[in-house]
Amino acid sequence: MSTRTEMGLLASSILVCLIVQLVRSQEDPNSNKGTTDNIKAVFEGRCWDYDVTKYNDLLPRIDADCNVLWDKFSQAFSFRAPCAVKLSSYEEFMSLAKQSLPANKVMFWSGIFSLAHRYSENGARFITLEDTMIGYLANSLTWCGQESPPGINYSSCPDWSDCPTEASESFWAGASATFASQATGNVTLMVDGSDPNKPAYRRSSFFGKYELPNLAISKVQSVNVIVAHALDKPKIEVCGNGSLALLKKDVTARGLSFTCEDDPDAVLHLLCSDDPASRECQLATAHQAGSLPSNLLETAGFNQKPADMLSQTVVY
Ligand code: NFD
Repeated sequence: MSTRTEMGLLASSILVCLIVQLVRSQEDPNSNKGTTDNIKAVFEGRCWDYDVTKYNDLLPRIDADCNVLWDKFSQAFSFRAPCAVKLSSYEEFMSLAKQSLPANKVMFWSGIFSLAHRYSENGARFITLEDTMIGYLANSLTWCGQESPPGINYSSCPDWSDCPTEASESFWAGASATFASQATGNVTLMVDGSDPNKPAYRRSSFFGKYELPNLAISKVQSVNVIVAHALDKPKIEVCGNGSLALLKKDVTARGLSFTCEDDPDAVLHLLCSDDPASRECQLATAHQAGSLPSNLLETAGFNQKPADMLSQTVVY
């Protein structure tokens, strides 16, 4: 082959690579992603790190070795069709990795990942599933298997809606059930009261399907709900109405007490620290400083009137 032809071939391969990269960079990152690259190394690295540096004063260490945990986790889905992973496939992994949880610290969340985790503050205020070894290892990873070698599909995993028992959905179902069954005392749930597309509480959510039904009534006393509302957005659902009334019914039907609070001060302060310029935060500051004309306190037209921002616990 002449040097000229070789140069031409090299140039066209570089061009093809550049086009592939460009197309990939423009893909929706959530559209049928394959298994996370280097998942074994990521999983085992997280596991060793957790064991040594994470939640040392808050949660017990587990006995199982990180290599064993990876083996049990990966055996649940590898060399299997991605839609054929039952919840029971992860049972051995769950029983090796589960930890006992301190009383009154468990927090569930539904439809509101980011605020719930800012509020729970890595276990300092509350402990979420993602603070436990089981949730920490898998959070934000994608994975699924295939029947042919290497047994793991790195190019495409089905959407949860594409199959009834998808590999990671079964995992999170088992993880949620395990987490809830370990809770004791008073538990907390944070939900979003401002989502126009989704009720704050859904029986079909992981919370509704796997967490609430698995709370042990002999060990749990009450479910304390926090309804958070986005700043300057309409409050679509508040304690006592819509799906929150249904939630109260489902919780009390399980024999548990129920409390509900809209935007507790601590949550509102967190929101305001990220967005101090929002109208609601400015009004609250002015109200607290006594510099708000009293007629404005009852002015309609605000999503949240300044007086409403002094939140109260409502026990229904
Ligand atoms: P959510 P929830 N396709 O916000 N948990 O009550 C894909 F790909 O509606 C933790 O159902 O609240 N992902 C995690 C989906 C996952 C789909 C599941 C879908 N169709 C459950 N639907 C976690 N850490 O990833 C839902 N998801 C995913 C436990 C999506 O990542 C926690 O202890 C969304 O962020 C918590 O108390 C997440 O599922 C409760 O269950 C949760 O959906 C939250 O489940």
